[in-house]
Amino acid sequence: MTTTPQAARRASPRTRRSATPTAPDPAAALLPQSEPIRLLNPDGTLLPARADYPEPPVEALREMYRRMVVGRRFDTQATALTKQGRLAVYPSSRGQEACQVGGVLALRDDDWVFPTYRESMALTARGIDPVEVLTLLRGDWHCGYDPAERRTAPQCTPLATQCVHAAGLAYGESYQGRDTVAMVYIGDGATSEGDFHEGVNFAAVFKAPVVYFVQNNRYAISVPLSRQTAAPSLAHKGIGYGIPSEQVDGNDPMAVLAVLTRAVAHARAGKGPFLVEAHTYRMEPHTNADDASRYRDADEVEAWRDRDPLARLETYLRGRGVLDDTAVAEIAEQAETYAAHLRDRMNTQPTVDPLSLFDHVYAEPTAQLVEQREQVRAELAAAAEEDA
Ligand SMILES: Cc1ncc(C[n+]2csc(CCOP(=O)(O)OP(=O)(O)O)c2C)c(N)n1
Ligand SMILES: [Mg+2]
Repeated sequence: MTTTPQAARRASPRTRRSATPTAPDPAAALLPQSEPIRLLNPDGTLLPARADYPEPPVEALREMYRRMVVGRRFDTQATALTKQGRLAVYPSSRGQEACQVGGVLALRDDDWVFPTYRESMALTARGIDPVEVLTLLRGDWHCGYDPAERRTAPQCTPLATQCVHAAGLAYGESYQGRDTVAMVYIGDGATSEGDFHEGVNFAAVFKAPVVYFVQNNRYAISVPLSRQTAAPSLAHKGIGYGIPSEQVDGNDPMAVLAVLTRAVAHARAGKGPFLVEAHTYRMEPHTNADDASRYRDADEVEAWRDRDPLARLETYLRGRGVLDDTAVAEIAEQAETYAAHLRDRMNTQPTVDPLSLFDHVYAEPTAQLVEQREQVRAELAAAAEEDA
């Protein structure tokens, strides 16, 4: 076999390195492991223990299961509410329960979450009132909960902008001597946005304690991952910013919790940001307004059904003897009650003053806003007169 000049150039540094032993390459420590971390097989059986990612406490896993069951029921209810005209739109996170709940469980209550529109389940798992979570998606108000009180930024629709917000907030917190961590939930598609680059780069340079948690659910609406990136994995983007990263099986609840717990500990210890890519799948269309059959096969969806995160954790917990039929039925009942309350409360339509749209945009409204507000007020008054 002949050696091309390119191959010779590629080979020579390796030859030099092996001739003179040097310190370990610091860049290698930033790379994710070649395979996503997995602790539980899809059938719920336990893989051999590993030193880098110890198994989380079983009580935490049981609580994770409970919140995942309630979360899935919430998700089904929210989808039903769109069909009843009670919600304008709902982006489901069915199939992504391990990520939704795992991210929240890896954090302390005083840490910050920076969610996207897809994270309704994560926010309810964080204990935020589901009606407040759905306020944005009902189209009533920009955000239904108090972000400062709940330590949770408004659900972000402009893709990746939350990456920058989180970097700034986390830097500010550490500047003031607090050990708060900010977790950014972001989708695979949004990693192609400039704000992802700017946020991660800023956080890396200023060692801001942020965990960038990419839920790679294989699609950005209809755009598959293969049209999104040429990188070996989205986690590989971390090394370009000088931050460590890891890939995890996003449908393995145990692994998601273990990997995110370690990433949060890294950030809290002042070592800067960490990037985690979870390989998962969006079982439902992008939102209720999307027809996913136009761009993906039913077989593909079926194959992911076999990797259901809920069934995987349930089988494991039953095997460990910490979950039985009675407990499963009790948790299912809690989920039903939760959904029933939500349904009842969403059945009343709140009266919202359209002019409140202009409140709180700026501390002092700009001249343009004052003008636009007056325009809307005049239009509403004219419409009311016509109706009378
Ligand atoms: C800056 C910007 N560009 C485009 C859109 C339209 N948009 C909404 S969701 C979406 C797909 C995002 O996909 P991904 O980041 O993978 O998240 P997922 O919806 O799969 O959770 C797009 C393109 C937007 N909201 N913001
Ligand atoms: Mg996606």
